[in-house]
Amino acid sequence: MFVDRAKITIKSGKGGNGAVTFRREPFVPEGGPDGGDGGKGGDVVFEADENMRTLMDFRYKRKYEAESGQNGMKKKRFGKNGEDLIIKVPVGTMIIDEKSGKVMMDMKEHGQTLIAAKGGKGGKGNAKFATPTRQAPNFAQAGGFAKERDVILEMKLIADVGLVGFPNVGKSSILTACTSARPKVANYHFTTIDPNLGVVQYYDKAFVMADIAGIIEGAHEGAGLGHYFLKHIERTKVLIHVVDVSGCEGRDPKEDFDKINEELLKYNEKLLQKPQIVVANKIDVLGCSADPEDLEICDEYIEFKAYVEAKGYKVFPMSAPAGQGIQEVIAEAARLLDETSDDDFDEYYEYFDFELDDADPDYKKVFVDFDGENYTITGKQLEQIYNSTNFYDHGSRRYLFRYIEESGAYDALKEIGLQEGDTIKLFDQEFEYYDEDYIDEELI
Ligand SMILES: Nc1nc2c(ncn2[C@@H]2O[C@H](COP(=O)(O)OP(=O)(O)OP(=O)(O)O)[C@@H](O)[C@H]2O)c(=O)[nH]1
Ligand SMILES: [Mg+2]
Repeated sequence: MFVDRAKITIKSGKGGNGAVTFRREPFVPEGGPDGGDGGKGGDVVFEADENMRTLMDFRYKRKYEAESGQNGMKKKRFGKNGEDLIIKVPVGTMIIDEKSGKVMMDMKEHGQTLIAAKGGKGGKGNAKFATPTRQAPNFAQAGGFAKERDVILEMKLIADVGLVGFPNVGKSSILTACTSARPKVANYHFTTIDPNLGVVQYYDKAFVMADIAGIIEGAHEGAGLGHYFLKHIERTKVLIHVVDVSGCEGRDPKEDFDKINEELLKYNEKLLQKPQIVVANKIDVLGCSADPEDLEICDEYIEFKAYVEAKGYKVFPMSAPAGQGIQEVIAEAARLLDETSDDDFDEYYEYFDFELDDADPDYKKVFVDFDGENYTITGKQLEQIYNSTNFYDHGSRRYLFRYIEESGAYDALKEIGLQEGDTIKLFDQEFEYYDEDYIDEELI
């Protein structure tokens, strides 16, 4: 099965906390602070790997977490950095931030990497907070937050040449005739659902041909899973548009041709700008072979050819199971590939702005709430300070409560009904609010 889309959750490692320790030496009753820094949390890194072909693995494992940094230790020893988590993805995978829908990176080359979630910084140990006036800091900095985000991995098939056309026109038969791939060929619609790839050898060159499911009217709007199928051909460089010229299913080949191109255009106009080879398949059903002499008297073929050529395309007659007309199409595809540079059809996406995202606009904001029972105060920076607070240390505690006071949180809470003696929840602790000097003693 070909899996081409997966949603996973990634989480970087949290930074290790700085340590609060003091030197202990013989004959030195009060040693100085010697708490080391915490280690940095591991990053989550994507790496493109040409040996991977599908996103299958991501179906079974959906959560990916890097290691956290170790806490700092005494004697100024640093905590170990958390190990980065490297997630390998196939070349051609697009990494999309789920929330914004924006592209974080298009993994085009083997070895390319992307840090998709940065690990939290290590917190500083108390040794770093010693100053001439504060010789024994009893607190340290907590490690930085881990970053978690949902990410969509999307893989567009990378093939040089893509076969498109209505169902049952003979696309899989052509792939079979050109390559050693053996897709299922059968006389009903939608025999092919998942794309098949094959390698076409042409003298000293080789290129990849993809056979995708048949396209029907309305495909650009999703009819018959059209979106899913059309996505696969966005990255091909050359299209082979297969038409059943015999009209053996009761449709007019000229109309078929127009309808498919209409769907391509509506899905993404760039698809129609790709070089397109038109194959008039099933000529044997019209009672002729691919010999020019034969074709000269084949009215249906002549009519179709004239119609398509008038629109600026070259037409190639074919009878796929008989192998007739195959070599000519391969030669034309090889020639067009030579002429097409890689960048000709580079797509344009809206890219994700890492800097903007990392600079969380709400980082410094403090939020208050009353849920009918409890008053709460939350905030990212506040949480960071809270985590760094040593509640047994007067100075450390005061620093936290001053931050809350200055943030205007109490005023905001009073506006929604806070009164003296009420309980305020602050992360995993609660304290009673008093207007004056509540901060030191009322903490529960
Ligand atoms: N007579 C004749 N039959 C053909 C030719 N090419 C394909 N067929 C037959 O047409 C039927 C459909 O062929 P496929 O190759 O499966 O067609 P497809 O376009 O891949 O079909 P889907 O995957 O269903 O979209 C099969 O029964 C083939 O044997 C041809 O040139 N001449
Ligand atoms: Mg098929």
